Amino acid sequence: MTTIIAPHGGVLKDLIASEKKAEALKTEAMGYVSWDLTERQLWDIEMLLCGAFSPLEGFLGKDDYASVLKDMRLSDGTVWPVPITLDVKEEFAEKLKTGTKIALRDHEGVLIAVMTVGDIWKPDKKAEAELVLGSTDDAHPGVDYLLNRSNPVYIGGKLQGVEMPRHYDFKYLRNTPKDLRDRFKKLGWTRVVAFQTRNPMHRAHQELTFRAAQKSAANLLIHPVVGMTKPGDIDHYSRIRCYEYLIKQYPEQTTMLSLLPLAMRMGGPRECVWHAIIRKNYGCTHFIVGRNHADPGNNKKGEPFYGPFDAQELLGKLQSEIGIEMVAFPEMVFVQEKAEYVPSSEVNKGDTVLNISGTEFRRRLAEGLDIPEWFSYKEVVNELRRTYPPKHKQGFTVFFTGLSGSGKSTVANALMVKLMETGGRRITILDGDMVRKNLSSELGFSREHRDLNIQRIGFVASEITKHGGIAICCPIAPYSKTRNGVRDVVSQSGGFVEVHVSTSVETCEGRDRKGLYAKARAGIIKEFTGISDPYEAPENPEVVIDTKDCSPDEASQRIILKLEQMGYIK
Ligand code: PPS
Repeated sequence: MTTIIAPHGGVLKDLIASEKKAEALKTEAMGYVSWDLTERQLWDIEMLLCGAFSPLEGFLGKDDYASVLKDMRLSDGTVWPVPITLDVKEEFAEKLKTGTKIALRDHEGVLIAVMTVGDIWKPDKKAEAELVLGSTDDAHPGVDYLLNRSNPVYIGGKLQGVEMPRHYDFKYLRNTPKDLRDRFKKLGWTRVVAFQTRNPMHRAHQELTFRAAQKSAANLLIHPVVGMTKPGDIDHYSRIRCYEYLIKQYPEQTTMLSLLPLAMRMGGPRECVWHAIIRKNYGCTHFIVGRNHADPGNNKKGEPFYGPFDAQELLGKLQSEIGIEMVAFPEMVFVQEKAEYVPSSEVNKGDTVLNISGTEFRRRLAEGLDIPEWFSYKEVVNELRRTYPPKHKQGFTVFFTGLSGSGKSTVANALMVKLMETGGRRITILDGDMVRKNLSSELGFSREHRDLNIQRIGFVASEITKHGGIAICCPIAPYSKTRNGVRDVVSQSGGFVEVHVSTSVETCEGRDRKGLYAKARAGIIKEFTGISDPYEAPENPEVVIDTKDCSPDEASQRIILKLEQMGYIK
């Protein structure tokens, strides 16, 4: 490990071992137990190894952890607001004791670092959530991660880095803190103001950052997070193509774009302090903080987790100790009469303020509606439209559920034919029988096997949807929880329409086209849905059809109308 005294006075850690040492570590590590780093741990370790989390030299031990939670400081008193911990499974922790060396690997098994285990402990995660994030409500993405997705045991210890996690995208925009400090030095940038973002930047952001740079007489670093952000955020590939356009809108030689491999916790005020420390490590002298910094959205009661200026207030108190100056900014708003953006504090009485919220912007993208030039650059909007086509160009899944013989396949086929008549879309039917032959031939009809079957259908349907196609699924899918799981997965990539074919068991049995009900009654077929196995009717399906009094034509037409109403066909 080397320590560099930074031009701006901050100490920068570099935890990557020399080439020779790294080779030796690789050989030694063959005899160590291995931990496969989770996605978030991979982002954290990248930040640790390159010095972006200086002065940390590894994952926090128990004393530092307790001190960070309680006082926002490491045990030596240095300001550090967010616990960086390595969470592992109990079975793994049982193999360890203080002094054990472990190999930390990525998902392909590449050795990233060797860690010498210091402390091993079981944290009180609710207390951590309350102290660090100010809540235990898992509508907060950081709380959700901590309480529902992280492992139960923490291990702390120093790291010896072997290899940085690999990235193949936008390499020319990826810089370590040392790279950026060197570049600033070479360019003569002695004052640099950083802008943190996890969203596409529009005109208001350009105006805000430009004014902030002017105000602080500094060069500007656009420093977007490309690690983990808030679930549902726009992917970093699309955002970066937007930033690359936007960067050209600043005066030449004044502004730089670089990517930050951080896993955010959406921790508002504490996160803001953390972001400032990180930017100082990257060689910045100033840091822009607007309203709702690193905001997690609302809690389950619909109230905000933090006040809009809590982050400014906290960093305001700690900035001089940290050694970076905060550039606090109110919201920028567009004043129609002036045809320009001004800070909301400068709006005069009688001014017409125009605003498009994030939600409204996403709605307009989804509906393919106009997005005015005063709001964003047309190149930025076009880029986002490429990734987020309007609903009628997105893929969707129609998911039928109902008893055997209820008419799912018949209606599904009628629907497919009608959609094919319109043309322009690729359609795949995932019929119950067909899936069981091709995808799930080894499965039976126990709850576990049925769930697996539906999950497989859901996976294929979500891939089809993601690629802009139409998936029509018609399994029995008797369990609500499993169907809802499919809904969640598919909805991330496009539309999802659940159709409950509610035809009664009496009608299905009366038809008994395959003779299965008779066999089920005779006990020849076991676990038969509706006879000897449960069927949980959906609570909120988009469409309900009873084929006893509805022809396939009528039924498929109702689904078409629903799809039209939802915007998926035009
Ligand atoms: S599930 O529960 O969704 O996994 O069932 P699915 O894969 O849709 O069932 C496909 C067809 O299997 C036939 N079959 C049974 N259905 C229900 N219960 C039992 N025990 C059973 N055994 C065989 C039945 O014909 C299903 O097809 P459909 O098209 O629904 O009639």
